[in-house]
Amino acid sequence: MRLLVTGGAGFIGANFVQQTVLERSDVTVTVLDALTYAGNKASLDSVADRIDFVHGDIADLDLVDELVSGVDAVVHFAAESHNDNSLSEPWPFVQTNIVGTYSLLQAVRRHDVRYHHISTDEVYGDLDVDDPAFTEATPYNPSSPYSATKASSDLLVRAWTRSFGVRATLSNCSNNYGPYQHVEKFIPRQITNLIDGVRPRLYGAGHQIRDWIHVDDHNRAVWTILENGQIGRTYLIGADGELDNKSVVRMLLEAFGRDPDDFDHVTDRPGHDQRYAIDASLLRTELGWTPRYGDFRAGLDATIAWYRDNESWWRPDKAGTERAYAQAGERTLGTE
Ligand code: NAD
Ligand code: TDX
Repeated sequence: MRLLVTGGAGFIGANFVQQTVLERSDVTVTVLDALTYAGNKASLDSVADRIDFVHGDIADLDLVDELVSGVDAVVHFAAESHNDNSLSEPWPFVQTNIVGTYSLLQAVRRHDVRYHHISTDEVYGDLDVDDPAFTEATPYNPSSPYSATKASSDLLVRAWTRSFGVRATLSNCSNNYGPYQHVEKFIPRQITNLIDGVRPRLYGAGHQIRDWIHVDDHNRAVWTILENGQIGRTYLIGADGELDNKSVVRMLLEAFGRDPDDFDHVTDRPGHDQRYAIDASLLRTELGWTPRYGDFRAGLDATIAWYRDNESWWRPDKAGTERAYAQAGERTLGTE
């Protein structure tokens, strides 16, 4: 199989490409990535001589058409992915997440190429503590410019499938953790703060709940859907990993041998979603997928070890990321 992977220099895409090259010798991989602030070619160093890398924009219709004409399938990870950035400057989210997806859909339509669309549970909005988890039937109700543009892209995929017969599947996954995640995101930000001796920074009271899944489990689910999923169908991906943010920060502090209350409460995110939770029954029962990383604490320890061992990968982004948070108005509200 000849595969085009968009966003393959980003967090989930790079892990997907590495896993694919290591485990599937029958697949050839071309990566298309614009190398925005979130893309890092070094994330593909271990497989660089076994893939083709194209530096370019998914919204470039001619480039995308040419690349898609030479493959059997596209897995579309590329996106602007950070909620906080979408609150500061929404336009790149509209351009990449909506216009970029349009560009890929037109190309897979023209060349009749199989397409898998990577999306997020955030398209469903948020849940109260007692609500049942999201299912494939939950109505869309996005909160942030990021999740609204991801929801828009999902709807384009559904329309191109129904109206033009595009052979597409979609997956909406919960929060990923693991190696190669940008230091702007919650878990890597706190790990790298702790390595630097800086206190973790919890938005508001820290009662928001996220449903954590290891990135390798997400990517195995993507392969399962690509190979066996029903065309036109949406699959939710999650590993029953619900935890509130404060508990995650306390676990990280304990892993560093620090007092679990040694963190700061900082300015909350406007419109902050309260809770995400995934019911992945369809994926488990119809396609037989099960996660391999059952123990979040063990996965977290391995992730901490990766950031300790790979400081040269994240260090160049750290100071600028913290400066951007300060410039966006993040203030310490108090300590525990
Ligand atoms: P990321 O921000 O780490 O990586 C995004 C990648 O896309 C980068 O390499 C970037 O250079 C590239 N990119 C951005 N704009 C581009 C453009 N116009 N053309 C080509 N490449 C471009 O994101 P991630 O966390 O790896 O997320 C990947 C996908 O998974 C996204 O679609 C995201 O919505 C989805 N997702 C993420 C999570 C999560 O927890 N991180 C959970 C569910 C779904
Ligand atoms: O410093 C922080 N302190 C903090 O308390 C940061 C960066 C975040 N948080 C909170 C906000 C969220 O409740 O932690 C939680 C996780 O934050 P993010 O890492 O920004 O993730 P989230 O907003 O939940 O979105 C993520 O999961 C869904 C990804 O970034 C999205 O791309 C994906 O679609």
